[in-house]
Amino acid sequence: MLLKGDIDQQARDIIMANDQGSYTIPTKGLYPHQWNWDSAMAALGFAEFDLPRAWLELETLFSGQWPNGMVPHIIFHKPSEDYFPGPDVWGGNLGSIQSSGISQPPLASTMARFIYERDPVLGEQRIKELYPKMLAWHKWFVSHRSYEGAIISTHPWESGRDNAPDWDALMQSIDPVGLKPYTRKDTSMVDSSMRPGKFDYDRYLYLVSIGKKNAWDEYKLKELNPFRMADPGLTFMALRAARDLQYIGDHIEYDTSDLAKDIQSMEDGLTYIWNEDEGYFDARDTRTQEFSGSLTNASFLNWYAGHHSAEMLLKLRNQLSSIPFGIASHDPGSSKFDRGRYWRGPTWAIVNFLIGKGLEEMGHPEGVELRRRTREMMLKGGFSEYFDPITGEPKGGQSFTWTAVVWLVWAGKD
Ligand code: 2M8
Repeated sequence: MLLKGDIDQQARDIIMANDQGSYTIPTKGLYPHQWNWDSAMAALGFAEFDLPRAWLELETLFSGQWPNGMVPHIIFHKPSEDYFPGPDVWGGNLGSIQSSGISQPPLASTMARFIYERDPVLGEQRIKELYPKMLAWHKWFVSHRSYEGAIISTHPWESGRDNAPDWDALMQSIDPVGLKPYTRKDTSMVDSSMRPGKFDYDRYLYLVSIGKKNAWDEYKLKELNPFRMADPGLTFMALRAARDLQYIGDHIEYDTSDLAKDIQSMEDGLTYIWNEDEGYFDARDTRTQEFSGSLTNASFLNWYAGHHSAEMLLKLRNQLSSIPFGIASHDPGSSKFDRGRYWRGPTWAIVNFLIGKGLEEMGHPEGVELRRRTREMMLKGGFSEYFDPITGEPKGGQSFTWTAVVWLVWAGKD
C-alpha cells in the first residue's frame, strides 16, 4: 500500500516533470505550452515546496499579457509539433510573446493571494510588481467581457469548459463557412471518445478565424463574434479574483477604491445568470437571452465567489447522494450527460477543489465531503486530467499538473 508521503512525492514529481524552468505545462504531449488557469494552479502547487518558483510561475504568465490587459489562454514560449492550433492559426501577436487571442478563467489573482499569505515578507516585492498587471487583467474583463454584470465567454475555450453542453444551442447556430482543412493532434494522443467531436472543433477554429481576421480587436469583435455567452464559471471566478485583488491591494496599501464598484456590479450580475425556472446558475446567450438549461460543475462555484445559495446547496446534496465521486461537469440526470467525454460529464479535480474550498470557507460540511471523495478518486485513479464520476476511472491525459496540485494543496490533506 502506498503511504501518504509517497503520494505527496508522486504529486511533486509530476509538477517537477512538467516544469519548463519558468512555467509549467499541463501534461507532456497533449498540452506542451503554458495554459493560463493551469499555470495559476501550478503556482499554488509550487508554493507547497518552493515559494520563489511559485512567484516565477505567475510572473511568466503575466509576461504574456497584452497591452490591453488581456492575459492569453495559451502562451507559446517555444514551438511544438504536438499541439494544434499553434500560433500561426491564432495570429495572436499583440503581446511580446506569441499567444492565443482569448483569455481563460482568472485564477491567478486568487492564487497570488494564497501564495502571498504563506509568506508576506518574501512575497511583498513580488506581489507589488504583479498587482498592477493583475488589476489590468481584471479591468480588461470588466471592459470587454461584462454583460449586465455577468462575465461572458467569447469562445468555448475561453470558459475553460470547452465542449460543455452550455454552448450546444449556440454552436448549432454557427455555420463555419470557409473553414480550411486542418489536422487535429489531440485525438492521436487521447481516445477520441473522450475529446470534443469534429462538429465542435470546426466551430472552435471558425471562431478563431474571426478573431484573427479582425486582429483580435475587442471593439470589432463585440459586433462580429457570434459567441458571447454569460458563463457562471467565468463570472464566479472573476468575482472571487476581484475580492482577492481588493484584499491584496489593501494589504500592500494600494488604492482599491475602484474595485468595490466592480465587485458590486459582478454580484448584481449573478441575477442575470440565475435560471429561475430551473433553480440554478446557468450559462445564458447574451444575444438571444436564452438560458442553456445546463447544471454543470461551474454552477456550483457560487461559494468560491463568496455567495450563499440555499437552492444550490440542495442541488449539491442531491448530486452527492446520487453519484459516488466528485461533482460531475454536467448533470448526471440530463440526457446530455456523457460520463467519459471531457466537459460533458466527467468530474475534474480542479473544479472540485474550487467548489470545495468555497464550501469549506463558508462553513458547509459538504466541502469536507467533496474533499474526501476527490481523495478517494485520486487514490484509485491517480493524477489524470479528469475522472468518470460514477466509477472513479481515470480519463484523458495522465500525470496532470493541476490534478497533482489539487492533491498537494487540498485532497491529500487530512
Ligand atoms: C483543455 O483545453 C484545451 C484548449 O484550451 C484543449 O483541449 O486543447 C481544457 O480542459 C482547458 O480548460 C485546460 O486549460 C487545457 C489544458 O489543461 O485543456
